[in-house]
Amino acid sequence: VSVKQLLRTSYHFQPSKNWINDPNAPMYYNGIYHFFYQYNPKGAVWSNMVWAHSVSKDMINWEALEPAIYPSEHFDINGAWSGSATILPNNKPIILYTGLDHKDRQVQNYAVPANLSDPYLRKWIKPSNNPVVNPGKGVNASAFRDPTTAWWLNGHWRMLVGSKRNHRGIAYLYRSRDFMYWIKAKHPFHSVPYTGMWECPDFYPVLLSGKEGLETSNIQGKPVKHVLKVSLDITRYDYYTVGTYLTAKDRYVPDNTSVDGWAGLRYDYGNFYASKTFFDPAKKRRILWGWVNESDTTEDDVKKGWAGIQAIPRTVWLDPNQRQLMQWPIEELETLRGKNVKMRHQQLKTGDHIEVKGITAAQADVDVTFYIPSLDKAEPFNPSWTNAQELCAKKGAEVQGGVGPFGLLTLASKNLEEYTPVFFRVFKSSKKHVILLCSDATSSSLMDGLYKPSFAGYVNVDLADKRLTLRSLIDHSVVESFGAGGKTCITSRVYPTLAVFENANLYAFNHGTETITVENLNAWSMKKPRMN
Ligand code: DQQ
Repeated sequence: VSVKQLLRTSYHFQPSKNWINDPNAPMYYNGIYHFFYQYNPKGAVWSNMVWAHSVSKDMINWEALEPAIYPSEHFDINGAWSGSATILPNNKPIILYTGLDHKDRQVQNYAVPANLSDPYLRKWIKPSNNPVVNPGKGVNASAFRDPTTAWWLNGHWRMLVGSKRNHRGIAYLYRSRDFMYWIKAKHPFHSVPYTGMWECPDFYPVLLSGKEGLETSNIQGKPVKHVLKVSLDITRYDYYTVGTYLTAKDRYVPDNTSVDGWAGLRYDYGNFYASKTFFDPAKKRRILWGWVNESDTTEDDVKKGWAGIQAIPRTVWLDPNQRQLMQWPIEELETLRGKNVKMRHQQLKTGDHIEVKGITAAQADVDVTFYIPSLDKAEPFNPSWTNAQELCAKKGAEVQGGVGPFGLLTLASKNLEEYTPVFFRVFKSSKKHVILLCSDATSSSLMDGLYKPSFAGYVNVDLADKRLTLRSLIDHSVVESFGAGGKTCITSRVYPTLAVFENANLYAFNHGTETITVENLNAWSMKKPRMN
C-alpha cells in the first residue's frame, strides 16, 4: 500500500480522489439511492464546486456516475453549491441548489432529470427559466444559499434558504404553488441573533414515538414534533432544536427544553458538518448524511490526493424523552461484518487494558455493553463544567477517576505510542449522575501539524440499570462512536503512523478506581464494499 493510501478509509463514502464536502440532495427513486456531493474535479482542496453523483442499492456499495450538475449557465457559472431534492407528486424528483451567478450572487436554481426512465438518472437539465429565486431587496446576496427539501401544505410548496443579516442567522421561508414562482414570506421561518450565517438548513417532522420516519410533507393528523438543523459557519458544527411548526403562522418555535445556537444539541460532538436528512420510503425511515472533514493539513491533503469523507448514513428518530434525537448507523452496514470475536463478563480493574484479538482492528465495528457494579465512587461534578470538550481535555483517558474513564482504545499501536480512546466518565451531581463521552485525538498520532481535539459530549441517561453501551466504527483514519444506543455521537479524524493495518490494535480499558465489567462485547472485521 502506498503511503498516500495508508490512511484512506475503506467503508466510508469516498470518491477515488480529490476534495469532497457537503452531502447534496440524498434521495430514493425507484429502488435506487442517489447521493450527490460537493466535489472539486480538479484537486484535493475546496474549489471548482460541482455536484458529483453516485448510486447504490444499499447506501454501502456505491457506483460513481458523471457529475450531475456543474457550472455552465449565467445562473451557476461561478459554482454549483449545496441543495436538496424533493419528490413531486407522480414520483418526479426535482433538485433545488444554489448557483453562484455571473455576478457572484447566490441564487436558487432547479434541475430535473433529463430522462425519468433512466434508472440511474444520469443526466440532469437546468431549464432556462432559472434562477427561480433571486436574493431580492434586503437579502445579503453573498449569504443566501442551501435550499431545503420543500414541503407541501395548504396549497403551497414551502422551502427554506439559509442566510444572515448582520450577525443574525436566518432561515428565510419561500412559498410557491408550482415550484417555479417563489415568493418570500413576510417573516423568516426562524432566526437567532449572533449565530452568524446559517448554512445547510434542514427541517423535518419526527413522530413522537417509534423509529419510523416521515415524509417531509406528511404531518397532518400525526402526533409530531419538528426538527430544525442549521450548520453554523462560525463554529463549523451542526446544531438542531426540537420544536413546533406553527402551521397557521408558518413559523418554527423550538421547545423550551431545546436551546438555540451553539449551546444547543449537536448531531455529533466531533467532526460532522453540512449534514442533511431524507425520507427513505423503501424502509420508512429518515436518514442523516454528514460530511466529515480532514484534520490534517492542506499540504497533507494535496499529497494524499484526496480530502473529506461522508459519515456512515444514520437512521434518526425522536428519543422517547422527546427532547433530543437518537441516531444509529443504517442496518445495511452490518452486511459488511466479517469475522466476529466476543468478550463476555470480563472484569476491568484499575489500570487494565485488555486486548480484543483476532479482528482487523483498523477496519472494524465494535459494540460493547459495560456494567457498572457501583456508582458510589463517582467523582463530584462541578456545575461550571458546561463545556464537555474542555472537561475531556482536562480529564483525559489517563487521568484516574472513580467511575471511569473506561471504554475502548482504538487504533492503538503495540506499545501505546499512539491510540484514540473513546470512553465514559461518570460524575455525581446533587440530583443525578452526569455522564461524559469522550473521543480524544490527543494521543492519536506521532505526526506533526494535525488538529487533535478532545471531542466530547454529555450523555443524557439515568443509569438506573447500571449499564452504558458504546458502538465504534473504526476505519483507518476515522472513529465514529455512538454512546448509549445513539444518544450522543462523536466522530474523530485521526492519522496514526504506527497503528496502521495489522499494526493497529483494539483494547478495552479502565482507569477508574471502581471495577467495571465488559458484560458483552462484539467486534467484527469489516469487509470493503464497492466504493465508487
Ligand atoms: N458548502 C457549500 C455551500 C455551503 C457550504 C459550498 C457548507 O453551499 O453553505 O461548497 O459547507
